Amino acid sequence: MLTMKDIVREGHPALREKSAEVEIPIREEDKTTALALLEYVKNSQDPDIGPKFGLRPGIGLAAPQIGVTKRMIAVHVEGEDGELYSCAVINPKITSHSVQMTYLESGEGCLSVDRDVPGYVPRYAKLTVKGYSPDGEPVEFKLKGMPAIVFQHEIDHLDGIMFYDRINKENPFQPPAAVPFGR
Ligand code: UDB
Ligand code: ZN
Repeated sequence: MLTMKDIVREGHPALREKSAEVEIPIREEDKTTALALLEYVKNSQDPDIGPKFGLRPGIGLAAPQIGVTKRMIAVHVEGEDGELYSCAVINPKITSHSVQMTYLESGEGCLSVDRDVPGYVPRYAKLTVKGYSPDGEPVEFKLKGMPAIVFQHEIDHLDGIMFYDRINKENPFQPPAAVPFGR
């Protein structure tokens, strides 16, 4: 099982690399990695398991964050209507998105970043993501709200992009031409 010692931090080269596509059909080794990412986000939010192993509660995790530069992510997050997005996605790809942007009013953090970086991070308000399940089935997600923000944050990791790369340097709290989301 993955713990905080498996999660690489700022300065690790994997966080700045462009990750490679996972070969289809999916090899057993890649499937195991994808399922380990999902297990981490689930465990980290479990009131018994999380504290016991000192896991920082996460809603998403990308393979480069455990030093594996392959295109795999996992999310465990609730949408506005209470629907749970709990899945690992291989080769996730944004196939369409809104012109409208959004941002988390509280800003973003990252499991690989041990400091606060204040500011708004512009994200697409709505998007469609296609990819594969760990079993090799094609999957498609139509996303808005928090799940939309998490998928974009995780897919950015596959391209070596950190959330603070997207914060306005001159004025971090310049509201992007966007609809704010969240608290
Ligand atoms: C997180 N969690 O998991 F608005 F109920 C963050 C951390 C870095 C603070 C642990 C988080 O934002 N939780 C959250 C936010 C809410 C409401 C709520 C819970 N990540 C995942 C990560 O680092 N993946 O690489 C960072 C998030 C920032 C925006 C999306 C992902
Ligand atoms: Zn992150």
